[in-house]
Amino acid sequence: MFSHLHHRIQRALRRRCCRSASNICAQALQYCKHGEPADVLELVELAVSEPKDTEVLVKLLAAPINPSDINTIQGKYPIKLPLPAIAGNEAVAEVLRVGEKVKQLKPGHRVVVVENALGTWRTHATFAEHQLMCVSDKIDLAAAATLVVNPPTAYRMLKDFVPLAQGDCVIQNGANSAVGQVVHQLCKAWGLKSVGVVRNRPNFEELRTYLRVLGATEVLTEEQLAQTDIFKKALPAPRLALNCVGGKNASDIAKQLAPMGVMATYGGMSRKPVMVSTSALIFKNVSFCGFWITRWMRDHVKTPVREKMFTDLTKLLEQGKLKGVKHEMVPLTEYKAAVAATLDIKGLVGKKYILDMQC
Ligand code: COO
Ligand code: NAP
Repeated sequence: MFSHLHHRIQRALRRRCCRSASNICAQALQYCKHGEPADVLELVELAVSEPKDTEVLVKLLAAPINPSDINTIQGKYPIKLPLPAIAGNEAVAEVLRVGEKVKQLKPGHRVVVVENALGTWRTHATFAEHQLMCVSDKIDLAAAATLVVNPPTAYRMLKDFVPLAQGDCVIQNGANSAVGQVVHQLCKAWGLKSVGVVRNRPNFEELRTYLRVLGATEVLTEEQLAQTDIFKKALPAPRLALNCVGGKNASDIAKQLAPMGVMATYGGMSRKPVMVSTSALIFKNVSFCGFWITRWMRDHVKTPVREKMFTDLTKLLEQGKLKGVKHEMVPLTEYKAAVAATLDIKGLVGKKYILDMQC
């Protein structure tokens, strides 16, 4: 009874609040405590302030659901926002109105959110101009919505750990992930051999074909990897391994590395720790390190290297050499099943969910 009254008062306050600001009332996915997203997220209405000075009022169009978004809501991520917080980290949006000191952006521009943890799972927001980046209209909506996290992660990991030359080989697990799909395509565009490892599944051959069309040189199940001799016969031993799974799978891809090779860990989808064989360390002098794009982006704000990365990625997208991730658009109001599936321990989801704020 009390909780019912509490909710009615909250709704009335929100409505009054909406009328007092920009006359736009945003719908937003908000959480007041950490927990499983399907349990703690609530669809609420929030006032949107009129843009002042360097602020920009945007209408969000689409925003992906990434594993790190789920970790953040669970409270299992290094970024802890003051509560209540709006979920979501990246998005594509359209500029509606700008403050008087805004220099570049104009109403109608299409933008992506480049600063972390601003809360993108909402229909409207006022952000600062420097938190947004103009994005080409030639890129489809889903590719634009997912431009800022996964493609830069793949790009940086291929560029920054090992100097790779044409014909060098890269191995990765979780090779059907959104990051993995970009890795295969960048490898193809840059003349690298890309070997992907995925978990076995009934439609493995279909998945293998899909990843090979993207650019994978070979796709193996975990079981096939244990027995393969392709690195003795057909391909050079990989100089770089990319690990987003952990556990035995990570040890198995590390075993394939060439002497002085590097394994970069960027995710832990199995929730199992990374184990390293002693001989890989002693006899092959293999190195193990980690990567977090959030730190890289923060450390490279307004740098030529960051600008070049987005120019390169945009060009590849416009040329069709990089395709948007396999995905399903989900109306914002129908978020529950999608947030639950994204980090379900069973995995085998096969697509990225993207919240569609236009319907
Ligand atoms: C997680 C994680 C990456 C954290 O991984 P850790 O290996 O550091 O996990 P912990 O040492 O904290 O785990 C302790 C414990 O919690 C362990 O169980 P026991 O063996 O029984 O002790 C884990 O299995 C369990 N655990 C860890 N995470 C979870 C969990 N139980 C339930 N739910 C969760 N989430 O490994 C993780 O969530 N991985 C999947 C998503 C992922 O890869 N996140 C990487 C985030 S980096 C990123 O995406 C950056 C984007 C810009 C959180
Ligand atoms: P995604 O598209 O949702 O793909 C998830 C991948 O994880 C799939 O390959 C899936 O394979 C696999 N997977 C799911 N559950 C699993 C389990 N229990 N055991 C083994 N594999 C499992 O994810 P994404 O957005 O590309 O992200 C991939 C990983 O990169 C995540 O760990 C994410 O947190 C991380 N990431 C890190 C950074 C960084 O900067 N460090 C940046 C971006 C992403 P199946 O089909 O076999 O389930």
